[in-house]
Formats: sequence, structure tokens, C-alpha cells
Amino acid sequence: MTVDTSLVQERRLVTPIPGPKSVEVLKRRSAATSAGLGMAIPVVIERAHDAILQDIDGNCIIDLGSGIGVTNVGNTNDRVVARVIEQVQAITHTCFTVAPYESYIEVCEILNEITPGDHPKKSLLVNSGAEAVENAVKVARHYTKRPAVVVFEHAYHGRTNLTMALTAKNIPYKEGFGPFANEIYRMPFPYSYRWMGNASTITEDALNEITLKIEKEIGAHNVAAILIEPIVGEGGFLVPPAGFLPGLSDYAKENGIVFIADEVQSGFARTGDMFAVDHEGVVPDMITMAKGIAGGLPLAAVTGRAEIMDCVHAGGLGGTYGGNPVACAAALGALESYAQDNLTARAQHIGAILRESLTMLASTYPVIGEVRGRGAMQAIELVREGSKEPNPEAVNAVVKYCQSKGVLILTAGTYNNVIRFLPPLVITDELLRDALGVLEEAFASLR
Ligand code: PLZ
Repeated sequence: MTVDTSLVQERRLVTPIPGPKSVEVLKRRSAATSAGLGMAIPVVIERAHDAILQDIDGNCIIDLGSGIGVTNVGNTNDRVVARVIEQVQAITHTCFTVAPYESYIEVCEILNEITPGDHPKKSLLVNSGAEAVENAVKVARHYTKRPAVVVFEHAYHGRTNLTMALTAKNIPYKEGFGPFANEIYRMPFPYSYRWMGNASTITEDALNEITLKIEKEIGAHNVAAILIEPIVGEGGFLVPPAGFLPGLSDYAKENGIVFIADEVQSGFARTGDMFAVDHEGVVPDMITMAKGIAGGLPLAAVTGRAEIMDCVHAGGLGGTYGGNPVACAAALGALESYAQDNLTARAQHIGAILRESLTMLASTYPVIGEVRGRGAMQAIELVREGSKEPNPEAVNAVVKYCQSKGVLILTAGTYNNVIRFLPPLVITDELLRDALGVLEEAFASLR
């Protein structure tokens, strides 16, 4: 069955944002949904395709967030939609641990193939990034028979009890939600823009400090896993300095520690390589994936060394919905798109356009303290002029301006002062440049 999901890839405003129909439905949102849920843009979306979101008032908004790095292959991607329609009519659910189906197995075969390293690998499918991280930690502890987990400043790993403990930032993620899981140890992260030490020795200094802390405060022989985002996502798109990830991964290997790369946000062609660790040739023992994996359907995965993934007794891993057949079909469509539509090259191209334009903005507007990122995962950190003091007010003003003109951008950062760009990798150059023009107007309007 084919359906027409197309939408003209053009920004178009027919009402103010939010329009009258959105305002009405948003009243029902407030009345019916938990106040604990945030909202980046106050409009109600009716349909979407590639990089355009159309709201119920008919406004067409440029999406520079991809639903937080999910719709890398584009919203309502044709390959995803076709496979989902076919699958949902064939099987809606059996539970893979009750009665298996082939699409789950096929997704795992592909993940075992495309994740870094040519050692034997095995995979597990679950529903969300947080669940993938939880399972990676569970398996690493079971395998090593050790309790401790090493994580980093600025890290984000999810909202479940264990993953809140793994996450660094208190408000909004942790405030009032404790007590948290124990045996989690947080290490400094080499945030180069805010590093107090010597910039030229940041990698060695950070690694020395971390390994010393591990030796003195935990004991390396007690550490099951080192868990790290190869590019810190929610924490503000922090790219670790060259050599840091390889150094950390070597240290893990020397000490029998499972090295887990959380690629939930940085994975699936986003950074211009299939995975962010690929840029430095780092081969993690386990990798957690979600978001871009299935073009928007809820699916997540853990892939790891076969001997690690197989250490658990049968029945030790699972879940009712993990690897649902419709989500797996979507993943097969998305994975086909990564393989066939040259999306790593597109991410590099988008990255170059973003980088050039953001660097130019930074040279005109001193409120932009730093431009950073990799591929189609770029960010700007806003500060008060002449200092590095975080400037979340400027972020809010820029975001509001962009929204009012039909451009959706997302924020990030421990200090709430980062604007991040995560466009669908299928965004056209014209649409991206149009959005960047609006961003420039937003900065001009700050003055
Ligand atoms: N690990 C690196 O980025 C999810 C969070 C959105 P889930 N990031 C978006 C929000 O406000 O809840 C994320 C991530 C990294 C794990 C996760 C968790 O993934 O699919 O949201 O559980």
C-alpha cells in the first residue's frame, strides 16, 4: 500500500504562532495532561514530512530539532511508512520472548554489522534510550560481577531511577525524584570552553584526574562500566578533545572495565559518521542506541561483544514491548535509508553549512561564545558579552523569535544557555538556509 505523505518543503505562516486552533487544543492539553510535561513550541502538529511540521492552523514550520534527534531520515520517511503499514497488518504484537518474529532478528543482524568493531556481537531491543542504558549497565554488572559505574559531568542518560542517577543535571531531571540508585561515580568531563586548566594539555590532564579518582575513590577492580556520551547531548553538545575517548577506552580495557558508548543522541549518521565514536576509531564494548534507529517509532537497542551480551541467563533480559514488530519494521526502513540515501554525507554537508553560518554569526554577535559540534549536530553557547557567564535569557529570546517566524530550534546545556541544531538529514539546502536567515534576524533583534 502506498500513501501520500508529502508536504511542500517550505516555511509558511498563515496565523500568528500559536494560531487560534492550536490555542484551543492547548487549553485541553493543560486540562488533560500532566503539568510535569514540558513543551518546546506552543503549536499542535497535524502532519509532518521530512523537515516540515504542519500545525492545525496550517502553519508550516521548519524543524531543526528532529523531535530531539529522532527523525534523521525525515519525518514520515517513505521507506519507514511503507514497511510500517505492511507490518502492522501482518503482526501487531507477539512479544519477542513469547513467540519470535524475523524483523527483530534482522534489525539485530544489521546492528551487529554496522556498529563499530569486527568482533562477534549480539543485540537486545528495548523501547527507549533510558531502557537501553539500564540494560547495558545491568549486563555489564552481571558480566564483570562488579558494582560501580563511572559517569561524567554534564551527562544525560534518561529519566528512570537508575538513569536519573547516571544523569548529571538536577533541575529539571532529578529535583524531588530521589533517592537515587547507588554505586554511581561522577567524573570531570573535559568541557574545553569552560576548562579551568591548561588548554594544550586538557586530554592528558582530564584522563589523569579521572584515572586517579577511579583508583583512589572506587578502585578500578570495582568498576563494572565506564558510561559516556561520545558527544554530550542534553549537556550542550560537548565534543571531547581529541584523544580523550581513545584514552578512556584503553584505560577500560586495561582494567577489565566494560566501555559503554551512549550513542542515543549522537548515533545514526547524525555526526557525519554512522556513530560518533567512529571519528576516533574507538570500539566500545557496548553501545546504546535509540532515537534515529527507527525513524520515529519507539525502539532502542544495546549491541555489545557477544561474550558480554551472552553472559546473562535466559529470561534475565526482556520486556513486553521491546522490539515490537512495527517498530522493527520502521527500523528496517530507516536502516535501509542510512545505507542507501547517503545520509552520512548529507550530515557532513549540513554540518558544513551550519558551521559556516554559525561561525559568521559568532563573529558578528559576541553573545555567541562558542560554536561547536560535529556534522549535523551543532550548537552555539550564549554568554554575556565580554565574559563566559551563561546567558539563558538570550537563548530564550532567540528561540521565541525563531518560533514566531516558523522555525523550531531546541535548547540544551547544563547552564540552559545552548542552542542546538539537529535538523533531519534530508532537509534541503534551501530550507536550512531559510531557517538560518531567520536565526540571523533573531540575533539582530536582540540588540
Ligand atoms: N541517552 C544520550 O540523549 C534522550 C531527552 C528528552 P529516551 N535525550 C532526550 C527528555 O527531555 O526526556 C537520551 C539521550 C542520551 C539516553 C537518553 C534517553 O532516551 O528514549 O528519552 O529514554
